[in-house]
Amino acid sequence: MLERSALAENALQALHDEDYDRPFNTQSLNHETMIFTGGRRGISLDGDWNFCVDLLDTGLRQKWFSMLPMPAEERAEPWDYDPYEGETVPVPSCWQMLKEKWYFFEGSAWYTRPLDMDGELAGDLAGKRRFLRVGAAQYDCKVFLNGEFLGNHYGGSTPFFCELTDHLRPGRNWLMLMVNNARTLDRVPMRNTDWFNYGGVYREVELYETPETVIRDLFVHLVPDGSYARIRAEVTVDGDASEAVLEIPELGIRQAVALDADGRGAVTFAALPDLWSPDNPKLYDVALTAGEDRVEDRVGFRQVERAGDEIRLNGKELFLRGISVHEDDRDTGKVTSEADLRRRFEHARALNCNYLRLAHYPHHEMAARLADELGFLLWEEIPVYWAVAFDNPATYRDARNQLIELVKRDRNRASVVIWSVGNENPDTDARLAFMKGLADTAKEFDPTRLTSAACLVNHARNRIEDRLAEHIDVIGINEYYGWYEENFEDLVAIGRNSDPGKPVVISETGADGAIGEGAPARGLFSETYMTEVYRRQIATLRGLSYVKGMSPWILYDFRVERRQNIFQRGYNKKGLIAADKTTVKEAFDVLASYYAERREAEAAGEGDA
Ligand code: GCB
Repeated sequence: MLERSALAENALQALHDEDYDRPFNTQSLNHETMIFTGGRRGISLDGDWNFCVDLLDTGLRQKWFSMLPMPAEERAEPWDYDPYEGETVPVPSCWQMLKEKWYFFEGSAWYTRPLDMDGELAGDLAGKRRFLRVGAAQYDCKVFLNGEFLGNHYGGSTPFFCELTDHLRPGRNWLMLMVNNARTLDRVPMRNTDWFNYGGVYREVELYETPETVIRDLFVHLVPDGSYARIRAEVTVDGDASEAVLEIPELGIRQAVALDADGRGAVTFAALPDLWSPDNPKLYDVALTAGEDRVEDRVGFRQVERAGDEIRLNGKELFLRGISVHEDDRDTGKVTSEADLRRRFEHARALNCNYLRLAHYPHHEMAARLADELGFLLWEEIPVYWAVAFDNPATYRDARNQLIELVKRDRNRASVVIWSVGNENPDTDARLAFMKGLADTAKEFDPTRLTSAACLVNHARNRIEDRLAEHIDVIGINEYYGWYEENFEDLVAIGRNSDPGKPVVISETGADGAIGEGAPARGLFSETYMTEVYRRQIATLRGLSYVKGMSPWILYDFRVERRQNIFQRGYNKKGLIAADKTTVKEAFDVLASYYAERREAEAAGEGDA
């Protein structure tokens, strides 16, 4: 132990050190440290964790993580926080939703809990590996075990893994997470968004025990060659195995996959699966074994493609009858549950949707699992939103990693048909290079899906015009004629002037509609006006042959700091349903009728699938 004078010297130095966080900003927990978890049984680490908000980053400056449990009278120096005592919060949660004093808190917070290797986690440490999985922590998370820094993850909505194997000891261990949700110039998103900046460990945390040989990745898909008769599996195994075995029992498949020196292997084989579609959400059990390790998944097989300005599913033209949705809840913030997601899909069903845009960041993985089962198509997205530091290579690395983490997490989900790489970003050279890089990355890690982004309209020329359009499959357009853009006739002009040559999806359109006490009877923010905007939008868009789908903004009203007029009061009110997720607004029926009409026409063979 250090002498008191040395401690004082260190403490003084720490007060002046503004590089205190640099050793911890490693981003060492990233897509390369992921393991495949399908079919594995994790031990839940949810529940109460000790918690402390830390506005000044005192915890990193004073190294709170290195203060191991010790009776107060034995301490050589005063601790400004005791990680082993005091206030607790439930994980998962967003701290804003727990106490009013944390509502606008942006900064660091510390989470601490014991891992008892003799108790709940009992097992042989030898011959096993153990991985911590954090479903999501907003935004920067640093992991410490028994005082040792084990890694750092950037990105608020994708899962990450930290291997604990060589750092765990028998008996009691202490796990600490520092989570920071500051809005900074280098992050993705940057500082300004139209959704609430929640903070915390807001998805499940688990510990996975595996054999020495671990299956890190499994990607299974129908080969998109139009034959509907070949399946391909790509595998990554970490450990001592030269072969893995893939099984799809219902198709009578048992295939060996040879692994190279890096543990990678791929196999393509003949198979005639019953094709997945919203009308037939057929899933197959898939299992992969390598050495002692085994993972499982439920996978649907289908082909999505672009042909000219059409989007096709299993060879049939498709119109995406969609709705956008945020991951937001009046009571829990970003914490979601199966019941919440099922209600979301029931509302989408009542709207006669076959498609949802999961905006503006990766939602809980359960969303895509349920969509697979229930038969909905999905657009998934990373938060390259509005202004981002497009010329900063570190920002690009972060965005790219978030994209790959999302793709690896969900690329076995038949429901996911579009990877979107951004939303409403100005058409500069730096942005073009950044976003093209992301679109190419999506194709590199998953050539079986379409890419998109919410692109730009040239308002001076009333044309769809965005250099990014060349590099993506589907052109997303957010347009608010009738709301932000006054002159509705311009939408008609855009329709006339544009010849995109690719499918266009109206990724957003809408209007705020306040309801209840104090809501206006007419004009902006009235429900009547909102309904009228929907009527006019539909009347105009239905005539545009290259528009192959829409996902109006948005299913539910959602919380956001920047909407503070008397009708908004901290909420964006463009929801077709209020923030209670129950009270339906008039415009809901207008959209539902349009989609019903489209669906019936399709069923009668007059149009798309
Ligand atoms: C947009 C954004 C979305 C906003 C929406 C609005 O264009 O993409 O994030 O919430 O408009 O309501 O202004």
